[in-house]
Amino acid sequence: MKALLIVDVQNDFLPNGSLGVKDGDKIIPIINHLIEHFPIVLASKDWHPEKTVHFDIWPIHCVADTKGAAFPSELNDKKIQQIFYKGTDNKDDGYSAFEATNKNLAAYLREKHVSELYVSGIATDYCVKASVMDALKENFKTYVITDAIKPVNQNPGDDIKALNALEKEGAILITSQDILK
Ligand code: VGL
Repeated sequence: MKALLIVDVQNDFLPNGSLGVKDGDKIIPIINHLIEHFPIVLASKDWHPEKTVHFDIWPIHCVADTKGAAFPSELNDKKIQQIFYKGTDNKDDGYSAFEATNKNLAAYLREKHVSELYVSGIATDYCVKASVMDALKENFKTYVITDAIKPVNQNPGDDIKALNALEKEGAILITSQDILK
């Protein structure tokens, strides 16, 4: 079974958001196409308390139940079967979707007989990277959809470094075209 994981496609990570990622909105139409293609569609959400150690190092973003933490209206979220909430504790950065506190992602994937996980979303160099690393540690065959992710790139090239590190650990880089053809 194949599953699509949409990491943190939330208003605060789009260009006008409090931790806006350049061209973050551009991946939404691609993700909308991918959603139609997968039998299992899952998403993670950054879901922080108002005060958290995470905001010592990042601008305030994705506070639980705020507009910034919501899915963008452009995202076709109707087919998302389960959302995994992470970073919910005030001492927890929660970069990886596998750190979700409402439901255990690895257990969920095994329960649904998922063997191949396809990862999209924001940000390549943080939450996508952490989620893919954990997926590999949990022994899922893990694909990174390179045109369906966007980086923070605090330092230029952080995205390339992240993708190289993920490939080294066994992730497979793929494009949405390869999946949709
Ligand atoms: C993220 C930086 C801080 C992400 C979350 O979703 O990749 N990046 N918090």
